Amino acid sequence: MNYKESTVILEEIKKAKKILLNCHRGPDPDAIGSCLAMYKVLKRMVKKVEIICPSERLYENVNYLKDFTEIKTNIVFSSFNFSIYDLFIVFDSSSWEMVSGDKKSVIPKLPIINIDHHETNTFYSGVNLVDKNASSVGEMLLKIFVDWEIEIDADCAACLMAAIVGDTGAFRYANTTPSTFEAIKLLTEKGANKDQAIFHIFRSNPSELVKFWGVVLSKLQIDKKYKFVWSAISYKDYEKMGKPENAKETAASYFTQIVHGTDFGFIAVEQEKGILSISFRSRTGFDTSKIALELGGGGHIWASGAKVEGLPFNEAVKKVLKICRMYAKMNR
Ligand SMILES: [Mn+2]
Repeated sequence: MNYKESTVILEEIKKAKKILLNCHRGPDPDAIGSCLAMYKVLKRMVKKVEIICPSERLYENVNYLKDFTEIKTNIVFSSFNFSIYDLFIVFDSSSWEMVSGDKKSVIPKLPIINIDHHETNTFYSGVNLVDKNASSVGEMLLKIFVDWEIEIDADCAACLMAAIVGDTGAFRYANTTPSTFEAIKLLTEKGANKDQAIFHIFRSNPSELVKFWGVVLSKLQIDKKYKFVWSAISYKDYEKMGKPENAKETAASYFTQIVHGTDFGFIAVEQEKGILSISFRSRTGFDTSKIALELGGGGHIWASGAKVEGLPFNEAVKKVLKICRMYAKMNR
């Protein structure tokens, strides 16, 4: 057995007729790949399954995955009728806010299974399977499916491959372990293609996004004293650039971990007026999740995120810089 919880999860699923799956807000390949993989498995168990996502937009780069169009977007959790479902399975979400995309949303009263790998998971549901050492929920699901001794077809394998490729930055990040490579081996044997996932996730950027990175780079600043690099984009500039999707996350992944003499970095984008979203990345193993947590967000050592709401752009950036410097100082 890979996980002792695998049996409990399977029992909960067997008891349920109608199952709801979640694709977290601001969906990434791990969120989408994981829920679609589970969708296929549950469908084969002849369950009624639906997938919901609070965000308006999905991550279109992975629209080659089977049943991508089954994900219902723009779901308002506060008015959604959960009572007609027997079970809710949520993936890749450190908190209920990440599940629902709504800080005020209350956790509905139905059995919930939380499958996640975030360092900062708050164990918000009845059954919590949190593996902080897993690269991705995709890697965890493969282990669960192996525990269940079920058949993994090529479509399902492709979903898990996308999840792992996305969360490991195509096997570059420190979260890529021997267990990750074992998962890749098994998924490849089941018919998944890592090159297909890498092509769609990392080599299919819209030109507007690449131009946006140029603006981010032109505003890049280095704090030599506290050893971090950062760039902040105001709503005005973001709007001018056509609000490209995944702008902040991709810029953070590409540019905040490559500057000599720094420990970490962040990209902040005012994605809505008065809401500054920040993505942190570590270059040396400096724990960025502590900064994110301090700002009300969460994540992992190497990648984390947070939002600062209700402050003018400059004030919000100042707040982030202050907390970065405080943690950088403590780290010395
Ligand atoms: Mn993940």
